Amino acid sequence: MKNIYILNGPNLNLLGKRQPEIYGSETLDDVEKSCSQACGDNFEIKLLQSNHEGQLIDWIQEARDTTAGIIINPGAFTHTSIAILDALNTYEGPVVEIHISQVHKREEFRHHSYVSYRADAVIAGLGIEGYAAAVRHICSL
Ligand code: CA2
Repeated sequence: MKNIYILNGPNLNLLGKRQPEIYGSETLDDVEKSCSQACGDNFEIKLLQSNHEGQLIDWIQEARDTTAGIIINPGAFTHTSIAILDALNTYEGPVVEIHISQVHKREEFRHHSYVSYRADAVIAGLGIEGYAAAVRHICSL
């Protein structure tokens, strides 16, 4: 069975525990449950989170031969990391970039994304529902 990798960047381990006015009150465990429901039995969801750029890059490289797609919320690395963009450029499957908040309504530094140069789709502002929407999209391909 093929995996779908759902990669989460720095501070997203705090989801549901801090700043609920921006990021909601659901946790990464809730994200994992809703994504597993969204994909039925056809794919296995592997939800991963790291505060470290190199770890995210290692997972992207690992995904190369084993996954049907990558869903990535790079957190603040979205706006800074050419290294994550370079890693995603070596991946041949579908990539969906996701943001829980509507980044374009927020500070200007959040409007630019390096990851968007590679992403096949971008979802922002749907809260954690965006993750399940991204899973459904990858399953439908
Ligand atoms: O809206 C998103 O999903 C972001 O990727 C979240 C990043 C932010 O830097 C991006 O501009 C937009 C921040 C993730 C921090 O996550 C937290 C979650 C809960 C509480 C505190 C931080």
